[in-house]
Amino acid sequence: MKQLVTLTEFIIDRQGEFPTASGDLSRILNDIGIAAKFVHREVNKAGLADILGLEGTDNIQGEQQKKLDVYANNQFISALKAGGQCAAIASEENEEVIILDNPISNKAKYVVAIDPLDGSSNIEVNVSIGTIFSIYKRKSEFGKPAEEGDLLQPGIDLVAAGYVIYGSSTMLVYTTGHGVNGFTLDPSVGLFILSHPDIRYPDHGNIYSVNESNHIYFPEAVKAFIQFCHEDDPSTKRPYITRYIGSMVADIHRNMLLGGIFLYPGTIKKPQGKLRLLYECKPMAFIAEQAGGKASDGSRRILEIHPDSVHQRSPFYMGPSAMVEKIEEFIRFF
Ligand code: P6P
Repeated sequence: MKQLVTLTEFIIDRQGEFPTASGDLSRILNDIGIAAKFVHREVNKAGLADILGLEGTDNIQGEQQKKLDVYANNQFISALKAGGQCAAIASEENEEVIILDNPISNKAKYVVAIDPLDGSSNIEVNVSIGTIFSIYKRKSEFGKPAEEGDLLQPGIDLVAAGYVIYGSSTMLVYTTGHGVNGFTLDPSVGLFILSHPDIRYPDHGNIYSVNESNHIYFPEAVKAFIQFCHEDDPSTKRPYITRYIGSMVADIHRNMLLGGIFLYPGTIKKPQGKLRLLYECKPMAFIAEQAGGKASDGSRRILEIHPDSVHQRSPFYMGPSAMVEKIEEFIRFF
């Protein structure tokens, strides 16, 4: 029987990849894993408990907040605060950066940007949803409260990033810059077990994922790329197939395993698109590059974009390098 490696064992084993590692990053990753287990439990009984429905409060996105959104946000904030390794949190659910101003957190090395429950509109129809997280080293003075600027760093400064997908099984997938590894939760013992070591994009894929109902609003280059996907692919002699769930973590996870590009373009109405640079695009871009793929806004490497504000949006293309380069080629041409 293959030796089972738990997330905690893996994190500690890999701590050596950081010469200056003191264990703080290991602890913060574990804190995220603990919160994910609580969210898993609630997501998996969402249909039963009266946790469905609306909490009645609006988040920054102006969307009506589902109770699970609130629950997930609170779980991750509580776990990061209790762990003492995080000095501030930027969350999709909070307009302002949460500064954890207390004597322990003020000495913490790291800050976290998180989308606690992405795809929440899918909660009530039992479609996979996810958490997206990313960890930076703070730039502000240790011992003092962290600052919003600690979160507004380019993705090349990411220390770690990952996601949790609450689907047919719950998986935590993350990178610290040394490849991408996936862990499946065994709910019977409450442990994340290494199930997908060293995840890599296939060299080329034939899946494209985009919300084609926005087609008339897409830039001409994107329309041309979609038309290209409809035509025979010279390398596989069959056209691309379209798969789109409308839940970013689920679409991206499938495409990373099977080979495909995920597109959320800007449109005439919303030139910056819908997805948030800080806590959706950049963590996923780190994952993409560590899995041998690419992530772009159509002309720039996502990880090199310096965010100006916490909730700013960006057009987003992520997938095998050859497919992302193809859409960038179309965008350059048009
Ligand atoms: P659309 C979910 O609301 C989300 O933020 C992502 O998870 C998903 O990829 C996207 O929006 C779907 O947006 O406009 O296609 O419904």
